[in-house]
Amino acid sequence: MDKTTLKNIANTIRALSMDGVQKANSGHPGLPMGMADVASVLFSDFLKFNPKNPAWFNRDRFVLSGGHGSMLLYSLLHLYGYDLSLDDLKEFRQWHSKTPGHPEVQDTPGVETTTGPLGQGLSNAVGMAWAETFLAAKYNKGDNKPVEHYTYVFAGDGDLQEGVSHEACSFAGHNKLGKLVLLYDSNKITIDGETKLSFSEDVKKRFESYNWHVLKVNGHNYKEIKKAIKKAKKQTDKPSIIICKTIIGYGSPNKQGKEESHGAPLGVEEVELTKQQLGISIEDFYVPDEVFTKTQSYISKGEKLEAEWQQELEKYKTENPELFENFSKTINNNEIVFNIPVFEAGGAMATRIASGKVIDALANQIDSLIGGSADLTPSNKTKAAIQTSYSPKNRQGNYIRYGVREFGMGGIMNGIAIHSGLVPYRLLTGQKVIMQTAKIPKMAGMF
Ligand SMILES: Cc1ncc(C[n+]2csc(CCOP(=O)(O)OP(=O)(O)O)c2C)c(N)n1
Repeated sequence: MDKTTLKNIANTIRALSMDGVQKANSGHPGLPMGMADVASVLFSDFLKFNPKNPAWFNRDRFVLSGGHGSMLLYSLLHLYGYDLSLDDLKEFRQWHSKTPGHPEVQDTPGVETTTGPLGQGLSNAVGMAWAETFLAAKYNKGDNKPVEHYTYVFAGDGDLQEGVSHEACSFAGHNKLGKLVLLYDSNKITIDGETKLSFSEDVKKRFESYNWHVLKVNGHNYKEIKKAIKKAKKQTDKPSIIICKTIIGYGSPNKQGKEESHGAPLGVEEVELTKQQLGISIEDFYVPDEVFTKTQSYISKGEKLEAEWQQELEKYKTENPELFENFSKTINNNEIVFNIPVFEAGGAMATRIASGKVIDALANQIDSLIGGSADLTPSNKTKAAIQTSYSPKNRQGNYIRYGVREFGMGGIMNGIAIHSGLVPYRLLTGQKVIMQTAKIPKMAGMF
Protein backbone atom coordinates (compact mmCIF):
# COMPACT_ATOMS: atom_id res chain seq x y z
CA MET A 1 0.00 0.00 0.00
CA ASP A 2 1.21 3.52 -0.73
CA LYS A 3 2.77 5.73 1.90
CA THR A 4 -0.03 8.32 2.03
CA THR A 5 -2.73 5.72 2.61
CA LEU A 6 -0.64 3.96 5.27
CA LYS A 7 -0.14 7.29 7.01
CA ASN A 8 -3.86 8.08 6.89
CA ILE A 9 -4.69 4.67 8.32
CA ALA A 10 -2.10 5.05 11.08
CA ASN A 11 -3.39 8.50 12.00
CA THR A 12 -6.97 7.19 12.08
CA ILE A 13 -5.82 4.48 14.50
CA ARG A 14 -4.17 7.16 16.63
CA ALA A 15 -7.31 9.29 16.64
CA LEU A 16 -9.62 6.37 17.50
CA SER A 17 -7.29 5.23 20.27
CA MET A 18 -7.05 8.68 21.82
CA ASP A 19 -10.82 9.11 21.59
CA GLY A 20 -11.61 5.69 23.06
CA VAL A 21 -9.39 6.30 26.05
CA GLN A 22 -10.62 9.87 26.47
CA LYS A 23 -14.28 8.81 26.41
CA ALA A 24 -13.70 5.99 28.91
CA ASN A 25 -11.55 8.36 30.94
CA SER A 26 -9.06 5.54 31.37
CA GLY A 27 -6.79 3.37 29.26
CA HIS A 28 -3.51 3.46 27.38
CA PRO A 29 -3.11 5.72 24.34
CA GLY A 30 0.72 5.60 24.13
CA LEU A 31 1.25 2.12 22.68
CA PRO A 32 -1.41 2.39 19.94
CA MET A 33 -0.09 5.78 18.86
CA GLY A 34 3.50 4.52 18.83
CA MET A 35 2.82 1.26 16.96
CA ALA A 36 0.16 2.59 14.57
CA ASP A 37 2.57 2.80 11.63
CA VAL A 38 3.91 -0.74 12.10
CA ALA A 39 0.35 -2.04 12.52
CA SER A 40 -0.98 -0.37 9.39
CA VAL A 41 1.86 -1.88 7.31
CA LEU A 42 1.34 -5.34 8.82
CA PHE A 43 -2.44 -5.38 8.30
CA SER A 44 -2.36 -3.75 4.86
CA ASP A 45 0.57 -5.53 3.26
CA PHE A 46 1.24 -8.79 5.07
CA LEU A 47 -1.37 -10.24 7.39
CA LYS A 48 -3.49 -13.04 5.89
CA PHE A 49 -6.99 -12.92 7.39
CA ASN A 50 -10.66 -13.15 6.60
CA PRO A 51 -12.49 -10.63 8.79
CA LYS A 52 -15.84 -12.31 8.12
CA ASN A 53 -14.47 -15.59 9.43
CA PRO A 54 -12.00 -14.73 12.19
CA ALA A 55 -11.64 -18.45 12.96
CA TRP A 56 -10.46 -19.40 9.46
CA PHE A 57 -7.95 -22.10 10.23
CA ASN A 58 -5.17 -21.02 7.89
CA ARG A 59 -5.14 -17.33 8.84
CA ASP A 60 -2.00 -15.68 10.11
CA ARG A 61 -2.16 -15.23 13.86
CA PHE A 62 -1.69 -11.75 15.29
CA VAL A 63 -1.11 -11.28 19.01
CA LEU A 64 -0.91 -7.97 20.86
CA SER A 65 1.14 -9.09 23.84
CA GLY A 66 0.95 -5.71 25.57
CA GLY A 67 -2.80 -6.06 26.08
CA HIS A 68 -2.96 -2.63 27.73
CA GLY A 69 -2.68 -1.15 24.23
CA SER A 70 -6.02 -2.77 23.33
CA MET A 71 -7.38 0.30 21.53
CA LEU A 72 -4.79 -0.43 18.84
CA LEU A 73 -6.28 -3.87 18.26
CA TYR A 74 -9.89 -2.66 18.43
CA SER A 75 -9.20 0.16 15.96
CA LEU A 76 -7.57 -2.32 13.56
CA LEU A 77 -10.42 -4.81 13.87
CA HIS A 78 -13.00 -2.10 13.25
CA LEU A 79 -11.21 -0.65 10.24
CA TYR A 80 -10.30 -3.94 8.56
CA GLY A 81 -13.80 -5.35 8.50
CA TYR A 82 -14.31 -7.45 11.63
CA ASP A 83 -17.60 -7.42 13.45
CA LEU A 84 -16.66 -4.50 15.68
CA SER A 85 -18.50 -1.26 15.09
CA LEU A 86 -17.64 2.33 15.85
CA ASP A 87 -20.28 2.15 18.59
CA ASP A 88 -18.36 -0.78 20.10
CA LEU A 89 -15.25 1.39 20.14
CA LYS A 90 -17.23 4.10 21.93
CA GLU A 91 -18.04 1.49 24.60
CA PHE A 92 -14.37 0.95 25.42
CA ARG A 93 -13.85 -0.34 28.96
CA GLN A 94 -17.60 -0.52 29.70
CA TRP A 95 -19.19 -3.46 31.50
CA HIS A 96 -20.09 -6.28 29.07
CA SER A 97 -18.90 -4.35 26.03
CA LYS A 98 -17.03 -6.01 23.16
CA THR A 99 -14.10 -3.73 23.92
CA PRO A 100 -12.86 -4.51 27.43
CA GLY A 101 -9.77 -2.79 28.88
CA HIS A 102 -7.58 -5.70 27.87
CA PRO A 103 -8.37 -7.99 24.91
CA GLU A 104 -10.41 -11.05 25.85
CA VAL A 105 -10.53 -13.88 23.36
CA GLN A 106 -14.15 -14.79 24.07
CA ASP A 107 -15.49 -11.24 23.89
CA THR A 108 -14.24 -9.82 20.62
CA PRO A 109 -14.12 -11.35 17.13
CA GLY A 110 -10.54 -11.22 15.86
CA VAL A 111 -8.83 -11.31 19.26
CA GLU A 112 -6.59 -14.39 19.09
CA THR A 113 -5.75 -14.71 22.76
CA THR A 114 -6.43 -12.90 26.00
CA THR A 115 -3.54 -10.60 26.86
CA GLY A 116 -2.63 -8.23 29.65
CA PRO A 117 -0.22 -10.09 31.89
CA LEU A 118 2.94 -8.95 30.15
CA GLY A 119 5.04 -11.62 28.46
CA GLN A 120 2.23 -14.12 28.22
CA GLY A 121 0.88 -13.09 24.83
CA LEU A 122 4.40 -13.50 23.53
CA SER A 123 4.64 -17.03 24.92
CA ASN A 124 1.17 -17.81 23.51
CA ALA A 125 2.46 -16.66 20.12
CA VAL A 126 5.40 -19.05 20.45
CA GLY A 127 2.88 -21.86 21.06
CA MET A 128 0.85 -20.84 18.01
CA ALA A 129 3.97 -20.81 15.84
CA TRP A 130 4.93 -24.21 17.24
CA ALA A 131 1.48 -25.62 16.40
CA GLU A 132 1.83 -24.42 12.82
CA THR A 133 5.14 -26.25 12.34
CA PHE A 134 3.71 -29.49 13.74
CA LEU A 135 0.47 -29.42 11.77
CA ALA A 136 2.24 -28.35 8.57
CA ALA A 137 4.68 -31.26 8.86
CA LYS A 138 1.85 -33.66 9.54
CA TYR A 139 -0.61 -32.57 6.87
CA ASN A 140 1.10 -30.67 4.04
CA LYS A 141 1.77 -32.79 0.99
CA GLY A 142 4.02 -31.42 -1.74
CA ASP A 143 2.59 -28.19 -3.08
CA ASN A 144 -0.72 -28.75 -1.39
CA LYS A 145 -0.40 -27.03 1.96
CA PRO A 146 -3.57 -26.81 4.04
CA VAL A 147 -1.48 -25.45 6.92
CA GLU A 148 0.74 -22.53 6.10
CA HIS A 149 0.65 -19.36 8.10
CA TYR A 150 2.80 -16.93 10.04
CA THR A 151 2.42 -15.79 13.63
CA TYR A 152 3.06 -12.11 14.30
CA VAL A 153 3.32 -10.67 17.77
CA PHE A 154 3.72 -7.12 19.06
CA ALA A 155 5.63 -6.99 22.34
CA GLY A 156 7.03 -4.05 24.27
CA ASP A 157 9.72 -3.35 26.81
CA GLY A 158 7.57 -4.77 29.60
CA ASP A 159 7.00 -8.04 27.74
CA LEU A 160 10.71 -8.47 27.18
CA GLN A 161 11.52 -7.73 30.81
CA GLU A 162 9.23 -10.50 32.01
CA GLY A 163 10.97 -13.80 32.77
CA VAL A 164 8.44 -15.77 30.77
CA SER A 165 9.59 -14.02 27.60
CA HIS A 166 13.09 -15.36 28.17
CA GLU A 167 11.82 -18.93 28.51
CA ALA A 168 9.50 -18.78 25.52
CA CYS A 169 11.92 -16.96 23.20
CA SER A 170 14.79 -19.27 24.08
CA PHE A 171 12.49 -22.22 23.29
CA ALA A 172 11.45 -20.62 19.98
CA GLY A 173 15.06 -20.11 18.90
CA HIS A 174 16.10 -23.61 19.89
CA ASN A 175 13.21 -25.07 17.92
CA LYS A 176 13.83 -22.80 14.92
CA LEU A 177 10.27 -21.52 14.72
CA GLY A 178 10.94 -19.61 11.53
CA LYS A 179 7.41 -18.41 10.93
CA LEU A 180 7.30 -16.43 14.13
CA VAL A 181 7.82 -12.69 13.71
CA LEU A 182 8.14 -10.54 16.81
CA LEU A 183 7.71 -6.81 16.27
CA TYR A 184 9.30 -5.24 19.32
CA ASP A 185 7.91 -1.85 20.29
CA SER A 186 11.16 -0.36 21.50
CA ASN A 187 10.00 2.99 22.82
CA LYS A 188 12.19 2.87 25.92
CA ILE A 189 9.31 3.95 28.17
CA THR A 190 7.34 2.00 30.77
CA ILE A 191 5.05 3.22 33.54
CA ASP A 192 7.81 4.39 35.88
CA GLY A 193 9.63 6.31 33.20
CA GLU A 194 12.61 5.57 30.96
CA THR A 195 13.64 1.94 30.67
CA LYS A 196 17.17 2.87 31.67
CA LEU A 197 15.87 2.90 35.24
CA SER A 198 15.76 -0.90 35.15
CA PHE A 199 16.59 -2.36 31.72
CA SER A 200 19.98 -2.15 30.08
CA GLU A 201 20.65 -5.42 28.29
CA ASP A 202 21.45 -5.51 24.60
CA VAL A 203 18.23 -6.94 23.12
CA LYS A 204 19.88 -7.56 19.76
CA LYS A 205 22.62 -9.69 21.34
CA ARG A 206 20.12 -11.41 23.60
CA PHE A 207 18.03 -12.58 20.68
CA GLU A 208 21.03 -13.44 18.52
CA SER A 209 22.20 -15.73 21.27
CA TYR A 210 18.78 -17.41 21.26
CA ASN A 211 19.32 -18.18 17.57
CA TRP A 212 16.91 -15.50 16.31
CA HIS A 213 17.21 -13.41 13.18
CA VAL A 214 17.46 -9.80 14.36
CA LEU A 215 16.47 -6.73 12.37
CA LYS A 216 16.21 -3.08 13.38
CA VAL A 217 13.99 -0.38 11.91
CA ASN A 218 12.64 3.07 12.49
CA GLY A 219 9.08 2.14 13.50
CA HIS A 220 7.68 5.22 11.77
CA ASN A 221 9.30 4.58 8.40
CA TYR A 222 6.99 2.54 6.15
CA LYS A 223 9.71 1.54 3.69
CA GLU A 224 11.96 0.17 6.43
CA ILE A 225 9.11 -1.67 8.14
CA LYS A 226 8.00 -3.33 4.88
CA LYS A 227 11.52 -4.35 3.95
CA ALA A 228 12.13 -5.85 7.37
CA ILE A 229 8.88 -7.85 7.46
CA LYS A 230 9.67 -9.20 3.98
CA LYS A 231 13.12 -10.28 5.17
CA ALA A 232 11.70 -11.81 8.33
CA LYS A 233 9.21 -13.86 6.30
CA LYS A 234 12.00 -15.18 4.09
CA GLN A 235 14.09 -16.35 7.05
CA THR A 236 12.26 -19.58 7.74
CA ASP A 237 14.85 -21.45 9.81
CA LYS A 238 14.92 -18.93 12.66
CA PRO A 239 12.30 -16.80 14.37
CA SER A 240 12.71 -13.10 13.64
CA ILE A 241 12.61 -10.09 15.88
CA ILE A 242 12.22 -6.67 14.31
CA ILE A 243 13.33 -4.07 16.79
CA CYS A 244 11.07 -1.13 15.96
CA LYS A 245 12.40 2.13 17.31
CA THR A 246 9.20 3.99 18.11
CA ILE A 247 7.98 7.05 19.98
CA ILE A 248 5.32 6.36 22.58
CA GLY A 249 2.28 8.63 22.13
CA TYR A 250 3.52 9.61 18.63
CA GLY A 251 1.97 12.88 17.49
CA SER A 252 1.12 14.37 20.85
CA PRO A 253 2.95 17.72 21.04
CA ASN A 254 3.32 17.70 24.82
CA LYS A 255 3.25 14.02 25.76
CA GLN A 256 4.92 11.99 23.04
CA GLY A 257 8.06 10.19 24.18
CA LYS A 258 6.99 10.55 27.80
CA GLU A 259 5.56 8.09 30.31
CA GLU A 260 2.52 10.40 30.73
CA SER A 261 1.18 9.03 27.45
CA HIS A 262 1.50 5.40 28.58
CA GLY A 263 -1.60 4.82 30.67
CA ALA A 264 -3.85 7.85 31.04
CA PRO A 265 -6.11 9.89 28.78
CA LEU A 266 -4.16 12.66 27.08
CA GLY A 267 -6.82 15.22 28.03
CA VAL A 268 -9.37 16.92 25.77
CA GLU A 269 -7.07 19.80 24.85
CA GLU A 270 -4.08 17.59 24.12
CA VAL A 271 -6.20 15.26 21.98
CA GLU A 272 -7.25 18.24 19.89
CA LEU A 273 -3.71 19.58 19.63
CA THR A 274 -2.47 16.13 18.60
CA LYS A 275 -5.07 15.81 15.86
CA GLN A 276 -4.12 19.26 14.59
CA GLN A 277 -0.45 18.32 14.63
CA LEU A 278 -1.22 15.10 12.69
CA GLY A 279 -3.32 17.09 10.22
CA ILE A 280 -6.55 15.19 10.84
CA SER A 281 -10.12 16.12 11.75
CA ILE A 282 -10.71 17.02 15.39
CA GLU A 283 -14.15 15.36 15.29
CA ASP A 284 -14.50 12.51 17.83
CA PHE A 285 -14.22 8.94 16.49
CA TYR A 286 -13.74 10.25 12.97
CA VAL A 287 -12.88 7.76 10.22
CA PRO A 288 -12.23 9.38 6.83
CA ASP A 289 -14.19 7.77 3.98
CA GLU A 290 -11.07 7.14 1.91
CA VAL A 291 -9.50 5.24 4.82
CA PHE A 292 -12.60 3.16 5.52
CA THR A 293 -13.08 2.28 1.84
CA LYS A 294 -9.50 1.02 1.59
CA THR A 295 -9.50 -0.97 4.82
CA GLN A 296 -12.96 -2.44 4.19
CA SER A 297 -11.68 -3.85 0.89
CA TYR A 298 -9.96 -6.48 3.05
CA ILE A 299 -13.35 -8.11 3.54
CA SER A 300 -13.52 -9.29 -0.08
CA LYS A 301 -9.77 -9.99 -0.12
CA GLY A 302 -10.15 -12.20 2.93
CA GLU A 303 -13.15 -14.04 1.54
CA LYS A 304 -11.20 -14.71 -1.65
CA LEU A 305 -8.19 -16.02 0.29
CA GLU A 306 -10.32 -18.45 2.23
CA ALA A 307 -12.22 -19.57 -0.88
CA GLU A 308 -8.93 -20.33 -2.62
CA TRP A 309 -7.80 -22.33 0.38
CA GLN A 310 -11.10 -24.26 0.35
CA GLN A 311 -10.58 -25.07 -3.32
CA GLU A 312 -7.11 -26.44 -2.64
CA LEU A 313 -8.56 -28.43 0.21
CA GLU A 314 -10.99 -30.12 -2.20
CA LYS A 315 -8.03 -31.22 -4.29
CA TYR A 316 -6.27 -32.38 -1.13
CA LYS A 317 -9.32 -34.40 -0.16
CA THR A 318 -9.28 -36.28 -3.46
CA GLU A 319 -5.54 -36.90 -3.38
CA ASN A 320 -5.16 -37.69 0.34
CA PRO A 321 -8.51 -39.00 1.60
CA GLU A 322 -7.24 -40.48 4.87
CA LEU A 323 -5.14 -37.49 5.81
CA PHE A 324 -8.02 -35.23 4.90
CA GLU A 325 -10.33 -37.08 7.23
CA ASN A 326 -7.92 -36.59 10.12
CA PHE A 327 -7.27 -32.99 9.20
CA SER A 328 -10.94 -32.27 9.03
CA LYS A 329 -11.45 -33.72 12.51
CA THR A 330 -8.50 -31.67 13.71
CA ILE A 331 -9.73 -28.35 12.43
CA ASN A 332 -13.29 -28.91 13.49
CA ASN A 333 -12.29 -29.82 17.05
CA ASN A 334 -14.53 -32.86 16.82
CA GLU A 335 -15.80 -34.61 19.85
CA ILE A 336 -13.17 -36.82 21.37
CA VAL A 337 -14.41 -40.06 22.89
CA PHE A 338 -11.88 -42.36 24.44
CA ASN A 339 -11.39 -45.11 26.94
CA ILE A 340 -9.01 -44.93 29.84
CA PRO A 341 -7.72 -47.69 32.09
CA VAL A 342 -9.66 -48.43 35.25
CA PHE A 343 -7.74 -48.99 38.49
CA GLU A 344 -8.93 -50.99 41.46
CA ALA A 345 -9.70 -48.86 44.49
CA GLY A 346 -7.37 -49.53 47.40
CA GLY A 347 -4.44 -50.53 45.20
CA ALA A 348 -0.97 -49.22 45.93
CA MET A 349 -0.01 -47.66 42.64
CA ALA A 350 1.92 -44.38 42.57
CA THR A 351 -0.18 -41.66 40.95
CA ARG A 352 2.53 -40.91 38.41
CA ILE A 353 2.49 -44.57 37.31
CA ALA A 354 -1.30 -44.53 36.95
CA SER A 355 -1.03 -41.25 35.09
CA GLY A 356 1.57 -42.74 32.75
CA LYS A 357 -0.77 -45.62 31.93
CA VAL A 358 -3.60 -43.20 31.21
CA ILE A 359 -1.38 -41.08 28.97
CA ASP A 360 -0.30 -44.18 27.10
CA ALA A 361 -3.93 -45.14 26.53
CA LEU A 362 -4.87 -41.63 25.41
CA ALA A 363 -1.93 -41.25 23.06
CA ASN A 364 -3.06 -44.36 21.24
CA GLN A 365 -6.53 -42.95 20.73
CA ILE A 366 -6.17 -39.19 20.28
CA ASP A 367 -4.33 -38.20 17.18
CA SER A 368 -4.03 -34.55 18.13
CA LEU A 369 -2.58 -35.15 21.60
CA ILE A 370 0.64 -33.26 22.30
CA GLY A 371 2.68 -34.28 25.32
CA GLY A 372 5.53 -32.58 27.06
CA SER A 373 7.43 -31.98 30.22
CA ALA A 374 9.78 -29.45 31.75
CA ASP A 375 12.59 -31.98 32.13
CA LEU A 376 10.78 -34.50 34.30
CA THR A 377 9.89 -37.07 31.66
CA PRO A 378 11.24 -40.26 33.24
CA SER A 379 10.24 -39.17 36.69
CA ASN A 380 6.64 -38.17 35.97
CA LYS A 381 5.99 -40.69 33.18
CA THR A 382 4.60 -38.09 30.80
CA LYS A 383 5.80 -39.63 27.56
CA ALA A 384 3.69 -42.32 25.94
CA ALA A 385 5.56 -45.15 24.26
CA ILE A 386 4.31 -44.19 20.79
CA GLN A 387 5.23 -40.52 21.11
CA THR A 388 8.40 -39.16 19.52
CA SER A 389 10.31 -36.06 20.56
CA TYR A 390 9.71 -32.90 18.60
CA SER A 391 12.77 -31.17 17.14
CA PRO A 392 13.53 -29.07 14.07
CA LYS A 393 14.50 -32.34 12.39
CA ASN A 394 11.35 -34.12 13.53
CA ARG A 395 8.56 -31.58 13.21
CA GLN A 396 6.00 -34.36 13.52
CA GLY A 397 7.25 -35.24 16.99
CA ASN A 398 4.27 -35.08 19.34
CA TYR A 399 6.24 -34.84 22.57
CA ILE A 400 7.78 -31.51 23.52
CA ARG A 401 11.02 -31.19 25.47
CA TYR A 402 10.28 -27.85 27.12
CA GLY A 403 13.53 -27.83 29.08
CA VAL A 404 13.35 -26.50 32.61
CA ARG A 405 10.98 -23.70 31.65
CA GLU A 406 7.70 -24.30 33.51
CA PHE A 407 6.18 -20.83 33.12
CA GLY A 408 7.10 -20.70 29.46
CA MET A 409 5.62 -24.16 29.05
CA GLY A 410 2.27 -22.95 30.40
CA GLY A 411 2.19 -19.98 28.04
CA ILE A 412 3.30 -22.06 25.06
CA MET A 413 0.67 -24.72 25.80
CA ASN A 414 -2.04 -22.09 25.92
CA GLY A 415 -0.83 -20.90 22.54
CA ILE A 416 -0.93 -24.42 21.11
CA ALA A 417 -4.45 -24.97 22.46
CA ILE A 418 -5.78 -21.63 21.27
CA HIS A 419 -4.21 -22.10 17.84
CA SER A 420 -6.70 -24.97 17.65
CA GLY A 421 -6.28 -28.39 16.14
CA LEU A 422 -4.22 -29.84 18.99
CA VAL A 423 -4.69 -30.92 22.60
CA PRO A 424 -1.59 -30.31 24.69
CA TYR A 425 -1.02 -31.78 28.14
CA ARG A 426 1.68 -31.84 30.75
CA LEU A 427 1.91 -33.13 34.26
CA LEU A 428 1.70 -30.88 37.27
CA THR A 429 3.29 -32.03 40.54
CA GLY A 430 2.85 -35.68 39.64
CA GLN A 431 -0.82 -35.53 40.56
CA LYS A 432 -3.05 -34.61 37.71
CA VAL A 433 -2.92 -34.59 33.94
CA ILE A 434 -3.82 -31.14 32.70
CA MET A 435 -5.24 -31.10 29.20
CA GLN A 436 -5.89 -27.84 27.47
CA THR A 437 -8.27 -27.31 24.62
CA ALA A 438 -9.45 -24.16 22.95
CA LYS A 439 -12.99 -25.45 22.59
CA ILE A 440 -13.34 -28.08 25.28
CA PRO A 441 -14.37 -31.25 23.48
CA LYS A 442 -16.90 -33.51 25.12
CA MET A 443 -14.90 -36.29 26.64
CA ALA A 444 -16.33 -39.61 27.63
CA GLY A 445 -14.38 -40.77 30.62
CA MET A 446 -13.02 -37.35 31.54
CA PHE A 447 -11.01 -37.47 34.70
C1 LIG B 1 2.88 -9.33 34.39
C2 LIG B 1 2.49 -7.90 34.43
N1 LIG B 1 3.07 -7.09 35.33
C3 LIG B 1 2.72 -5.78 35.39
C4 LIG B 1 1.76 -5.27 34.57
C5 LIG B 1 1.32 -3.81 34.70
N2 LIG B 1 1.79 -3.03 33.52
C6 LIG B 1 0.98 -2.80 32.48
S1 LIG B 1 1.74 -1.96 31.27
C7 LIG B 1 3.18 -1.90 32.13
C8 LIG B 1 4.41 -1.24 31.53
C9 LIG B 1 4.70 -1.80 30.20
O1 LIG B 1 5.67 -1.09 29.53
P1 LIG B 1 5.82 -1.28 27.98
O2 LIG B 1 5.76 -2.69 27.62
O3 LIG B 1 7.06 -0.54 27.59
O4 LIG B 1 4.55 -0.60 27.39
P2 LIG B 1 4.42 0.90 26.82
O5 LIG B 1 4.88 1.81 27.92
O6 LIG B 1 5.25 0.98 25.63
O7 LIG B 1 2.95 1.04 26.56
C10 LIG B 1 3.04 -2.53 33.36
C11 LIG B 1 4.12 -2.65 34.36
C12 LIG B 1 1.15 -6.17 33.67
N3 LIG B 1 0.19 -5.79 32.83
N4 LIG B 1 1.55 -7.46 33.61
